Amino acid sequence: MARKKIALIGGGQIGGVLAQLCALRELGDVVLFDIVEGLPQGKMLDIAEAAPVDGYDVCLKGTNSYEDIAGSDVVIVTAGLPRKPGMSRDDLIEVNSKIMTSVAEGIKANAPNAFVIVISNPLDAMVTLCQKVTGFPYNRVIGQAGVLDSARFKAFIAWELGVSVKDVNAMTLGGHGDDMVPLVRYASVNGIPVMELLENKYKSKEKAQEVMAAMVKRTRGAGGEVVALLKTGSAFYSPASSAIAMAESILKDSKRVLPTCAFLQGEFGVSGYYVGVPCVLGAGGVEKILEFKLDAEEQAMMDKSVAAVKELVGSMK
Ligand code: A3D
Repeated sequence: MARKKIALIGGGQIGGVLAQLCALRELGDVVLFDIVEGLPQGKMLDIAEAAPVDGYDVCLKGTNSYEDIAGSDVVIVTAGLPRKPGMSRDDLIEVNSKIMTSVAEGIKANAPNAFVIVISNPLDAMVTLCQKVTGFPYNRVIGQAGVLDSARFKAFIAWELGVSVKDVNAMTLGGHGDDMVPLVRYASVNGIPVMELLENKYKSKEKAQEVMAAMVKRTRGAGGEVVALLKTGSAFYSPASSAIAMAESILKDSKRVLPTCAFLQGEFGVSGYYVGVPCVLGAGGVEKILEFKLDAEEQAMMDKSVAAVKELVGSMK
């Protein structure tokens, strides 16, 4: 049986970590593409030379030629500029739209049957553009944002409660911007509501709400927090891990339920836009969108987030 093949478009910070994670997990053979000559070749040679130490048997190739992505099962796109301190994700739209158009054309021409996971920012707009240019069905073009935003929310909850991250469940919905919707009501530690645990800890409902509000705020600004510290780019380990979780669920048909930037056709009251919602990811890509009822406050936050996505997408020339 042939090995699976994963193409990574963009060999920068996230691209390099993606390649290493694919190798460590033996998800399949990996091709790393970038327009900078030598960069993807050098990174892939470096990772290939660690194979005898880590013990992975996969083929790793760096390239500047789109032809090498032929036959890919999954393509993950990180091509594009990251933000610098003081920039919002939306400030990247003009330059990254041009890059995404050329990338999507390359994928369409060379890997027409692939599932595509977009990471480039501004995420919701870049996924929309990628789907438009490739013309691939909606279930095959998705964006990574929610897995990371949710992971950040989960990490903050775990640290606050002093419990393992493995036992925290929490999710964010909506667009990948400051208006994202962390779902407080469903945040739990093995099913026990986080709000109840916070109230037990602080013996005060008000204090528990205050602590949760701070975690929600930190989640919304978590990308910017890393940017401000790094000064030269944005987060790259956690976005790579997050996209790998999505790719793995598709490649292994695991049917994991992951918050995914998916095209909505009426779900959550939204039509014709890519927005972060819980999806079943399997061999068919987005196999199902799991819809559930939001309460009035959540719906209001979702509406605000969707309005921001609409404005962003509308601003693309
Ligand atoms: P960086 O290290 O700059 O890598 C980007 C790579 O893209 C560079 O190696 C460039 O050479 C390459 N590139 C530029 N133009 C093209 C092109 N036309 N074709 C192919 N490759 C090209 O950035 P990064 O890896 O840190 O981040 C990549 C993107 O992900 C940025 O847009 C970030 O804003 C975004 N990002 C998204 C998230 C999400 O959770 C959605 C998180 C963090 C970063």
